[in-house]
Amino acid sequence: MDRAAIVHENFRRRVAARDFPAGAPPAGPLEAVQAVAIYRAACLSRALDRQSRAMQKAGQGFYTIGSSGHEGMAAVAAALRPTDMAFLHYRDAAFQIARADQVPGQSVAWDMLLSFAASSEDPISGGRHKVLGSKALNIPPQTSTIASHLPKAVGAAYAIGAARRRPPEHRILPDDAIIVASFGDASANHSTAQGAFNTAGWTSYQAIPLPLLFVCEDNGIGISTKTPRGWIAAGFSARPGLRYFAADGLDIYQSFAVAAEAAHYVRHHRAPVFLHLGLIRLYGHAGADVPTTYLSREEVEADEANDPLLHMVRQLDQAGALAPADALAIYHDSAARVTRIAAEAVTRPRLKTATDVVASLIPPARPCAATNGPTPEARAAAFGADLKLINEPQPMSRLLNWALTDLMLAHPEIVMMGEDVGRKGGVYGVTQKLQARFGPDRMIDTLLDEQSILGLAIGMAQNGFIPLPEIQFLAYLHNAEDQIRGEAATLPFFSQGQYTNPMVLRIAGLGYQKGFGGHFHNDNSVAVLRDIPGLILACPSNGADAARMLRTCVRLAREEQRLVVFLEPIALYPMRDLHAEKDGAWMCRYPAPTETIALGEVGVSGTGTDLAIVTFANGNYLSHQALPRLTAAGIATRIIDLRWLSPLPEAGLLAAVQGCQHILIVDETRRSGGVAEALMALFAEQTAVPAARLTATDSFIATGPAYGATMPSADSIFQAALALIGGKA
Ligand SMILES: Cc1ncc(C[n+]2csc(CCOP(=O)(O)OP(=O)(O)O)c2C)c(N)n1
Ligand SMILES: [Mg+2]
Repeated sequence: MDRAAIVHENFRRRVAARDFPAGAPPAGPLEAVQAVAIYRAACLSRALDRQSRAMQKAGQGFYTIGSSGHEGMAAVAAALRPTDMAFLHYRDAAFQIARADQVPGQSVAWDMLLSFAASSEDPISGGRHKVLGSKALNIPPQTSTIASHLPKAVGAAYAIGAARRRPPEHRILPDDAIIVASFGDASANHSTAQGAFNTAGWTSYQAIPLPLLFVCEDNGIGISTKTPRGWIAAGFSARPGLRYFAADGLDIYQSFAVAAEAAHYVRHHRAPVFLHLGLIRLYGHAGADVPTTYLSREEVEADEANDPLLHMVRQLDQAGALAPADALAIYHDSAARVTRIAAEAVTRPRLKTATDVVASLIPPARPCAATNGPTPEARAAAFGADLKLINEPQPMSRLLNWALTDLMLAHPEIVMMGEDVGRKGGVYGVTQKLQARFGPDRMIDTLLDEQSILGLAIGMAQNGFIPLPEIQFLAYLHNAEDQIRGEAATLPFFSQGQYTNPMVLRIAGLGYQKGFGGHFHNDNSVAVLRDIPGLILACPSNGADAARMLRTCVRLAREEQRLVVFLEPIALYPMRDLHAEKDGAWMCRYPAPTETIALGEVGVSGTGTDLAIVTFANGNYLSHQALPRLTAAGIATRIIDLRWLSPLPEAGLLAAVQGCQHILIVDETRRSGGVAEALMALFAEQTAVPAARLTATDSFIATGPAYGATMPSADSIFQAALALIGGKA
């Protein structure tokens, strides 16, 4: 017999015999009606777990991670409001079921069974995952990556306070809401979780509002590895800025009382709490896991003897709320009901084709109030003395600063966050003066943790803000990239666009800083961003394009809810000259605030037909440096600036190379996994034009005199063009 069947038989036998595990008597404010509702939710959750296993055996269900042992989370849900957005651990079916009791018109068993069956009618993920979640219940679906939801829970909690001060147009959370975020005891060790606890504490320590209830569901084990006894209490009972509460999660009366007290503390003080619930895990980790392979039979049986449902029946009996015979009837009725509903759920349609699956990759557009842009007076006040310079050519960093100023004036829901973006105005000065112009509330100097920066952005986006987070250097995206790749990019996909986290992530990156910084300040790889489905990757090569493209990016985030990465080539921030000192040829005038460059629109310079150079960022700059030599060699050249690295602007590119005899791709990213690989494939598939590529070497970048040695140069571009065109020159 498998463990699920053993637990089931034990329950029936022991309730019938009134043979209950010992425990505290019922105490506290939980009323009989509520206690019975919690028990009903627990029975339904238990029945769903058993059903998921039966469905998997029958080939009708596809995932069996369950909630058995964690049914006490129903008491936590009962202590909260349905408007308290919940970022849940995968064992929290009972929480979701109990919350459904608080919202009229719910069909939670049907919804969950559709999800088990991977039916396209599953209201949360549309058959893309067996996942907890519901729009009506304020439960965004979470990924399987443990702890990765905690940074954004911190962000969402912060966003409640921020929205109180300046409500964004698309806000979701009421002023008095709190955020709840649950996770397992093993997950609490993850650096992502630790970063989130630290950020919550760091924030609250400064008396910044952060209404966040962390719930640690401590069952003493993570798959097969035990949590050292006392570890969670030792680690969390005295953390700065984080108030600690603890309860026995097998005792619903105590859990409810302590959760209510903890929630009250969070709501009243607007400060984070760590609620530590002691629970057990029944049936092992998931369907295929056999706990007796790593735990002794005695240990497994000891947990089974402590089945929380048995404790509930005991306490309900002691409280005079429900007789054991009636409790047993509810248990059986729940199981029968679930079996009946499941029989129907498995007949519902499933996703079949790639078209079905990708339908939710791109979030839906949302209606936005019209903005006329700032008044001249508002602009004059914000720009101050800069206004006098606005018609003079400027380097990219200055034009980006002005574009950001105009965008923040036009859209009060824009907030920026990052290391040193506020007071200092960024390492390269791009965000200078913005904190003075818009206040520390909109220009947030974060603590030094990239996961927290991105989590803050995601959480704020989920409450209607338009975040423009900054990662200081491209190489430092990597210790946090799951927040973009695993979290932000997948949220609309797994929620059919019901939950979105639009943003424009600014990253300073790429190489060519003369002798400065070595690889970590000159990272020349974008492979990790280019293969994220649904993500837009923009990369300007000059200041005017940067301003125009940034406006489009913000529009895409605001109106189309897109996830955008705006990669700013550091070496071009201060670039003034092209061919000779003081020629000023790489500076531009600030384009009027209404000017934009559309997504997919490439830049074409020149009309030559011998050669099309297809390039971007520093490659575009260097190709323009090479241009006089190419012209002198009799090679009529046009230079095409990609501008958009993902998705590749295929139509625009193919139109731009029309009539050219040769194509040279100049790509400052690496030969392997670089942008040129995709471009070569595109031209090979779509044209008959001979094409070659000049790329960076597969290497990291050196500091000192060899800073540019691995990447294309004006000279190597000229040589590559000659080699491609052969005899012509
Ligand atoms: C980042 C990450 N690493 C590994 C896993 C695989 N994994 C899934 S659950 C789990 C154990 C989690 O244990 P705990 O946090 O105690 O939660 P429990 O399952 O006990 O409720 C592991 C290692 C994962 N999902 N995510
Ligand atoms: Mg655990």
